[in-house]
Amino acid sequence: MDGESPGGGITLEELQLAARNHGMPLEALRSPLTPPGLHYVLTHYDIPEVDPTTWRLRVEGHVRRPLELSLREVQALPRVTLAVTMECAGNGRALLAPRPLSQPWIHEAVGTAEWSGTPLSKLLDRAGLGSNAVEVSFEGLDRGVEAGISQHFERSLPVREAARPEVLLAYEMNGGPLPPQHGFPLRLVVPGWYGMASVKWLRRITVLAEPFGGHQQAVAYRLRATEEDEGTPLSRMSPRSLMVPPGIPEFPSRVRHLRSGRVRIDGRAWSGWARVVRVDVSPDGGRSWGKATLGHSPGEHAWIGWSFDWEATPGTYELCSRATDETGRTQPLDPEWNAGGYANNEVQRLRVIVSDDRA
Ligand SMILES: Nc1nc2c(c(=O)[nH]1)N[C@H]1C(S)=C(S)[C@@H](COP(=O)(O)O)O[C@H]1N2
Ligand SMILES: [Mo]
Repeated sequence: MDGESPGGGITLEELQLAARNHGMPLEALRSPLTPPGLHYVLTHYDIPEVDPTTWRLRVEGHVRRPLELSLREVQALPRVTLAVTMECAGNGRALLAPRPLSQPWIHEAVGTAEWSGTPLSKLLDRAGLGSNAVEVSFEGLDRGVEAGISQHFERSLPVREAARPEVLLAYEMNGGPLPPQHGFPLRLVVPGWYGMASVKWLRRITVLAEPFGGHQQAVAYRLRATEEDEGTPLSRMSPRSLMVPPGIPEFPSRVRHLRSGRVRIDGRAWSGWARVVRVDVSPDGGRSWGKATLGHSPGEHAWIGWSFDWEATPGTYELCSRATDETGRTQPLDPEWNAGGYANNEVQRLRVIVSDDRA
């Protein structure tokens, strides 16, 4: 197989990225909050080494009062805890053909955690935005070379998004300090947006009078029809539903084996644009659909659980599920290709064999 077919011709460089940046095993979809250690991880460069006693956060640029805060000072600010579903914009990339060369996610670049921290807007109020402020940029401690440019990972938000009350500067994940790979000692969490907006290992927040033109904003994380196309920036997560893979997996193909009879299929669905109002399930690759029952959500910015009862008779099936949100956005049955391999929210297809001798 080559790069022209999904998964074909995976390179050693892609494998190297995949070995560093792990996904969430899909069986973790059983829990409303992703168990510690199972949340996906995506890091462009190296995880930086940070001494929390000397670490400082600077807030500067077009502000009336530039700030410099220690971790204790950040932790002394008003505290909020939110359950947030975070997904990498590259989730689904490995299903595209030809495959854009980057982290080859299939479906598993997602997780839901409880993040505790202080609302960014409170800190911006304290610094006092200049009247000419249009964006706020967030710079991480991590550095690398990308597209030939030496850079710190840095992304911005328009002022009106940065001011939303749910945008947090988080110093805890699931009740403990941030793990090194998730941004210790402080990260941004932007509920509803793809993960790239949630800058880890923060060291500086800069209020800008013009749009930020750094690599991660102006070149990467844009939907582009071709490499030359300027494209449009990615922001909020498109709707997606994933199933808890039923039955038992075959090694190494991970095809599922199930017994016949009534099978309860469970899953979780999310959208960064609006509430998920509907999930449909198909046992036959998308030819026929039935409506799932929506269940519990751990929070307004997190996925919602769903379930569907299926009468399984011996045979081979392709299970699909599809989420639709309140704005009418839904998931396509086939991938929509773009040069960066972003936001491919085509429906998940799960191969299942129903028999009474192997399951
Ligand atoms: N400083 C920094 N922040 C970063 C990144 C990074 O490489 N460096 N990766 C971004 C991307 S692309 C994603 S999807 C999320 C992943 O967050 P997680 O590893 O905690 O799941 O972090 C974002 N924040
Ligand atoms: Mo990402």
